[in-house]
Amino acid sequence: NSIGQRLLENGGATLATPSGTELNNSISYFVKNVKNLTQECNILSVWCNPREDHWELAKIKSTAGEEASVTLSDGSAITVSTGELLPANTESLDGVNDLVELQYLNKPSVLHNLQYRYRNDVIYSKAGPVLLSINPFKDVNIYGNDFVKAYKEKSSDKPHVYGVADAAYHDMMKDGGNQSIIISGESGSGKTVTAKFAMQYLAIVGSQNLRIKTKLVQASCILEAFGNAKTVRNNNSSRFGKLIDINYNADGIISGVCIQTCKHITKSRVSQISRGERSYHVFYQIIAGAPPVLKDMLSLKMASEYKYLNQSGCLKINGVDDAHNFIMLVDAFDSLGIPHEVQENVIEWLAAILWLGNISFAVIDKEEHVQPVDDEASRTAARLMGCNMDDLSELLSTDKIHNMTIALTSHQATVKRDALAKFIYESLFNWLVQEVNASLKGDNQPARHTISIIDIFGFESFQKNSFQQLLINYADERLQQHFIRHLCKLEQEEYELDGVHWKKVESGDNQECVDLFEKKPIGLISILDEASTSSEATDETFTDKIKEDLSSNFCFSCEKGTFRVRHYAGEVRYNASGLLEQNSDKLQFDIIQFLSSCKKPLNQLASGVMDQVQTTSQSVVVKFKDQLFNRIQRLDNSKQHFIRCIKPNTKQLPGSYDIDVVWEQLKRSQVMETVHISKSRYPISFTHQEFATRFGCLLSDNLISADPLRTSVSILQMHGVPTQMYQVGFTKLFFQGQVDVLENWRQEVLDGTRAVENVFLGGQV
Ligand code: AD9
Ligand code: MG
Repeated sequence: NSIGQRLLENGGATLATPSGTELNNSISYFVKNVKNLTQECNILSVWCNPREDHWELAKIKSTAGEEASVTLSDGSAITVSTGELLPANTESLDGVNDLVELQYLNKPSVLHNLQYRYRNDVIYSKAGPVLLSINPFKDVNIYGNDFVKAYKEKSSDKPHVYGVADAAYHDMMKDGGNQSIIISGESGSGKTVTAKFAMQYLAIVGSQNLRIKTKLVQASCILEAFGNAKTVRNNNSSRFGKLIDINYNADGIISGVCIQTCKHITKSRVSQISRGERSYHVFYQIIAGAPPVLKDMLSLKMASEYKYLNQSGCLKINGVDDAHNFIMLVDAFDSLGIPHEVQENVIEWLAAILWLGNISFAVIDKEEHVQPVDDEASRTAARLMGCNMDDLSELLSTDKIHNMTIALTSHQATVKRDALAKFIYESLFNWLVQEVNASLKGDNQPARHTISIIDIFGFESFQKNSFQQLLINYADERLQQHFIRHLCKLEQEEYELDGVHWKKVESGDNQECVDLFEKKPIGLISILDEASTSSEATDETFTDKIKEDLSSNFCFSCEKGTFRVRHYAGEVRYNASGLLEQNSDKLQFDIIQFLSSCKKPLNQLASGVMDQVQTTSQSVVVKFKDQLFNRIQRLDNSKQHFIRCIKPNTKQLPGSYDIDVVWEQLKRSQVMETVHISKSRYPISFTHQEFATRFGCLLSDNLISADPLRTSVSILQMHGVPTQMYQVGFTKLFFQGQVDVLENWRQEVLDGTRAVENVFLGGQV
């Protein structure tokens, strides 16, 4: 009755119950309660679902028992079960900036709001503290100087990546603390593009000239040429994760930039690509764009002539001009100050890698031992590397173990050849990162503050998934755990511990899956590490071991030669074969020695890598995990700003908004729980002591007590702060708002423009 009464008073359009979850289910309850009020019900908007998962707006005409007759937007009337209806927001809430503003947070309402904006090229929205970014897959005219200016001057408060970057910059200047911008989302959702816009904004705001901005653009161009590739999910997929530290001096001016990469998984793509994918962009760029003289010198042929490139049946990307990108790459090298001879040397090594891939082997004895065939491929590779044929031949056809020389079979020699190619590529990439960082280093002054932007690889699931996907998806899982902890768990835990009256929002948890990877001694990582360093382990023994040890984990199951992991972002089936080999990063001293003796100066390029190779013997997965821990731990010591990128369809198409694809991402990533928490959170808090000290000046002396809690409560009561606006916890006071009014009065009292007595007279907050 009382709900019916409230509905009548509110014109049928609003139904306020305290929690979002209850709201979602409230419609059938509501319909039952307003049976007698059919006339008023006419104006109630609802979502109905006449065809599965095709939500339509409708108006309730009448209800009878468990059924309701509704009118659809085309005027037709249908009868549906009241249980299937969900409340719709009033039209005035169409396209609100922040999902928190929606009265009803059910699936169709949220999807409708985002779609309404997306249709108008508004790709950014807020979901409480998180910025959502829906990939437009086309140029949307919302970047550039005018937009930077609008956010810098705070004349726009619409959700935007510039707004997030601006908040990070201002929080840094105000509180003096380090900041981080954490960008997550599936592969192809727009993380790297978003990171670039954030960087662009921070470069403009934090420097007096545009040099640093141009340098950052050039740095991205080089790193993407060598670190990105076309996958089935994304034509420009980052195959390395990066953390960009922008360092500032005390005046908020950029003093330098440092890019750290997670680089251990990049190399396998050099020799192996799946169907429909490409190797790293740079190979296609040199082939399409190198000047004829250089091409002659390197004996460069068309991409289709190289086995490392032609194996996937994909050489071109629609809409991408590799030759033009080559010119951009050279420009970028020039502006980073890399001399032409060194650039040519880099290209020479890239060509050598391509020729290495074409080397074939011929059997030379009864034991099936092989030697490289003496042909154009092996001769050109040797020439480009600056070594003689005999040395190359010996390297590729033998292994040296404890001073013994072992002849190799065809398969082993191919593995060795690929290892050489991958080693060269990894060395080049690492050398490039060093060069890029040297050029971005700036004035060498110690940084006062830092804003870090994290852009790693996003969740991937293909028909065949191997070591790369395992590492990528593990990293994504780890970052998701970080996201949930910060946005759903920590805050609620604090309320609970401090005795705040709070209706807990249950959020999903991916701890079980993180444990599957990390638990010691029986997690996937430690088992894989142990097997890769043991001489007896094989793919089969590895599969047996994980089956035996991990099957009790809910997120894991194992079948013949494959295993499945239930990631938060979806289930993935991994191929177990080859994991051990890809995970072991054996010290290949003969490869290092061979390269040091080559007459082309890769030894100089690669010296850093060689030092690293010689000092560590951990397997790839352990190094990867340590790097990731290190990066995430650093985020914990900063104020964090979250951006969640969403892809609106799986075909990389503009203008297509697939509600299932969008909803899956919102649901799995727990964004909706974050919104529910934000709807009733207390964003501002002070300890009792902090509050009493800060606002004590608003009380006359005789009301100040030795007990900070008593003083605090007196302040709140004397000033009539509405009790629903705050809660008093055991150690802190939590506010939903109103603090700004107290702050104003405090300032006026401190400035002497208002007497304490007049504050009281000023009435209520
Ligand atoms: V991966 O995990 O590295 O495979 P990302 O980084 O999430 O992935 P990326 O930023 O590379 O995705 O975006 C994919 C493509 O979407 C880009 O190449 C652009 O063509 C497109 N995109 C993304 N964001 C925007 C945007 N704000 N405006 C226009 C965009 N196009
Ligand atoms: Mg990327």
